[in-house]
Amino acid sequence: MFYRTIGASRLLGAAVAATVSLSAMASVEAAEWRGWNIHKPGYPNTVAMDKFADLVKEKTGGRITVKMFHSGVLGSQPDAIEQVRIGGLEIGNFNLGPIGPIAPEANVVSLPFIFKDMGHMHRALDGKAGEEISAGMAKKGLIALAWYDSGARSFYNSKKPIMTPADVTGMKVRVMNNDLYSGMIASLGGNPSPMAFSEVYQSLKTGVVDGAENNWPSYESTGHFEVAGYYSLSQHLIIPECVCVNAKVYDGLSAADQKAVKDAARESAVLQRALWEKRAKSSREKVLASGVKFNEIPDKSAFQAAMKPVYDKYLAENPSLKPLVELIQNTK
Ligand code: BDP
Repeated sequence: MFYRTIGASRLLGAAVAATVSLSAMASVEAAEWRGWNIHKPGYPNTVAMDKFADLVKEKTGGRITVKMFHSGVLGSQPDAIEQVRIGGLEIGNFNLGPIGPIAPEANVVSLPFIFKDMGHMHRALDGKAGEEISAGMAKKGLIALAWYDSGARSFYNSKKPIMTPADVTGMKVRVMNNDLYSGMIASLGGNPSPMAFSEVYQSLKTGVVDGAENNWPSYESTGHFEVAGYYSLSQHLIIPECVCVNAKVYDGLSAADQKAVKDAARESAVLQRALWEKRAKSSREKVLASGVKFNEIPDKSAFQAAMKPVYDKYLAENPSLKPLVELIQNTK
């Protein structure tokens, strides 16, 4: 009896030890990343980030899995960027707008009207400017694995069509957290109001702000069009987005797994860009059908001229980035 008990507990001990060492091995071998995304189900970025997660699992043979948290449930974008930098989260789909205050090279894309159109932005990002921007972000702990599209941002508000800078005078306009955007609104004579994305709908509805600015898909998916029914095609910002991973996590991967996650991100970006194009059209059609009053701004030169102080301030604070600004401006 006595011996049998000893024997049984020894056996049990051995089994426990084996289980512990197996799971210890498993946790060394398989990593679960937590991924942040601000958008709702069905949005191009959401679909593409889910695809990214599937591809990572497939290409790493399950050594890395990505658990995506959509709809901004893990917090605001500036907080999530900080979390990915310090390793509280591993990965996210971020707009370069709120990355700008952290990485001055990345802030170049937030200079209003720096890109003429989406094609210009793609060519710049795919070339030397993109490399410099990535390098600046890497220095701050963020590795950009791939670039997503985010269209062009235009002004919308609950009061009136915007045709000239004078129409913005006195308007309270929500912006993302970035001094360049506050400077942009102030230079047009408006009152900038930096605010989290999740708070904009209520603020428009209750009149805390008169307007905001965004692309067609976000204007539509958030319901902002229901409470701010004038959309004026200023297209003042064309801001790319990244799939960004924590630098230490990325650096700790084998070369094969680095390639796998990079390939996964790039494949997801191909999907995102295709879905983006379709969604930009369908969102526009949807809001116009619902009665949104839309106007083009045939002559944007007064808006562009008003941005001089924004460029001057950026270059005064970052004199070494003048060549990067010029590189983008001169990209054909
Ligand atoms: C959307 C971006 C998202 C931003 C949002 C905003 O995709 O990352 O958080 O605009 O205005 O277009 O905050």
